[in-house]
Amino acid sequence: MLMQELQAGPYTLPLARPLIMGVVNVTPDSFSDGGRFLEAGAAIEQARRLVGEGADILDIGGESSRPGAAPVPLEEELRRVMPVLEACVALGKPVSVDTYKPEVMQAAAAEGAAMLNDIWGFRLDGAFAAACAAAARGVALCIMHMQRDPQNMQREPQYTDVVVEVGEFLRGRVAAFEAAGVPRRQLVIDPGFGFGKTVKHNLQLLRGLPRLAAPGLPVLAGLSRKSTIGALTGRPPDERMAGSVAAALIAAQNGATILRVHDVAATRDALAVWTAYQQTEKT
Ligand code: HH2
Repeated sequence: MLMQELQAGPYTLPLARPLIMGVVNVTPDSFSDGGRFLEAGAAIEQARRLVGEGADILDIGGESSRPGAAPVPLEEELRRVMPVLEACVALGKPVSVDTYKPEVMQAAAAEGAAMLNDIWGFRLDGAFAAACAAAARGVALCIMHMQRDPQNMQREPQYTDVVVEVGEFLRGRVAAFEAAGVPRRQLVIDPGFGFGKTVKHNLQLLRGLPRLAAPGLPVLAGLSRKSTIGALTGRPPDERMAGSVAAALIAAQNGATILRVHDVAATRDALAVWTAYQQTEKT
């Protein structure tokens, strides 16, 4: 049975139609104070724009998870994320924080984050306990699958059956959180497109989404601008909008209930057409 609602902090989010999660990156190239200030300002501006375009959730990240990206020290991640989080919470939309560090999870939950999103699936030291503590305050948890780590994940990823293996991992993590007392209505699962997966694995996962969705939990799908879209279209990241929207629609068709995207307005328009079609089919 599909859960009809997701509890995320003070928000009860209906899942009757797919929700759009807009990506807000705070990953400055400059480490000067001026650069940092400008970067936070730009991220807040971006968040406002995404809400205006119809984002249902914002996802703030202070460390790039692109293959081979360098890890960001704790203090630097807090300096990047916290001012942006504070401003985003004030926009009146649920805000997710994309982090694997327990200290950032704790600070984000205290600052009003409605969701914690961990590409490691809360597996690193202290993350599980920090996530459980946040969940006790009502914060939702997005559990993502990744094979290996961001430095090495794209070096010949291998699976016997990617849908079965990713599904087993996600069900195991869900069971661990439920055993620790976290209600199902606060959990989201995510196959982690591009995280230790080839183009073929990503396509198999996209096709296999209904099987991942089977345990009745909301599924988040993040394909926006990823290298698989680049491989299929021959386009650089800033020209992947059409391919990304197509992928988001396929994910929606296959049961994804949260779509993590950079291009909110375009995704929203595509979903409006898809939703109208869906409703017509039913009448
Ligand atoms: N993908 C990225 C980062 N965080 N979180 C979840 N739950 N699912 C994802 O698929 C996911 C994620 C990577 O996105 P990327 O293409 O590197 O873009 P950005 O750096 O804008 O986050």
